[in-house]
Amino acid sequence: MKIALITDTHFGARNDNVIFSNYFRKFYDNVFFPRIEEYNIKACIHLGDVVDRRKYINFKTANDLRENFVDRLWKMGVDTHFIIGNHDIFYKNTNEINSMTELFSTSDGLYEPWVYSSPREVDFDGTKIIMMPWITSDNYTECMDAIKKTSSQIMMGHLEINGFLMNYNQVCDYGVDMNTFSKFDLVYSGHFHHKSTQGSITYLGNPYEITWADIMIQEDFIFLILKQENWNLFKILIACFIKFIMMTLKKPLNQLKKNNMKNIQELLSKL
Ligand SMILES: [Mn+2]
Repeated sequence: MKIALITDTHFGARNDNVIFSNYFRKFYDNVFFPRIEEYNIKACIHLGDVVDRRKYINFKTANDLRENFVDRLWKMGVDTHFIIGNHDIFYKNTNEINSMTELFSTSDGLYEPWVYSSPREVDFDGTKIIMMPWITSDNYTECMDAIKKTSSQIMMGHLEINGFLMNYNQVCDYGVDMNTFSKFDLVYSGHFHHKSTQGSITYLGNPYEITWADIMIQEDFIFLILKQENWNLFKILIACFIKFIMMTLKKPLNQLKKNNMKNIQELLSKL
């Protein structure tokens, strides 16, 4: 079984800016969905921060999220799982009120995509994965108990782990001790947008640059797990589709060639 992993999509980022939304869309149209089709992927785990705003949603963003992500996965028969991240929750100390449940649950309490606001073990074709949402003061004990009790080798979560890179030059000096997760063979996490690995823990990183703190992302990946006799990992290198570009102008703007100007206009540039 192959599972597409994606995290920190932050729909509605930068004040629901349409330019950013169109720029994110290129990733889904040109990279994400073509790969889902090409590799015949039938499951997707989102590791949190589906949306950007914690308190409310802009309906254009809600429409974008449904039409360009959730419904497309549904139509392609992809079983989709959302792990709640810190941007998906209303209060800071509890996951109880979260945007994904509010947006996607039906009156009978059922929803699709599956939403994990509490830790839960999920069976993927015989391979157990423990889903670990954002850990708050409210669910801390429940999360630690779940880690102790689980027999899963794999954890997917939205974790704030001490000692990991938050961006290309800043290390997190607070959060959960990384030894908390030492029993797992593999931990994948959202939250920090910078891709990094220490031991068995990997931060997947966001699929596209959202703020200037994300600059210097060299490559983007979709990670897959393919269950054969055991699980294996596949990384798929995807071409950089649009990048933030930092440049220093040697000439005044009006002396740049027309071609250069066109490139600059199409990109999100800092001059
Ligand atoms: Mn995030």
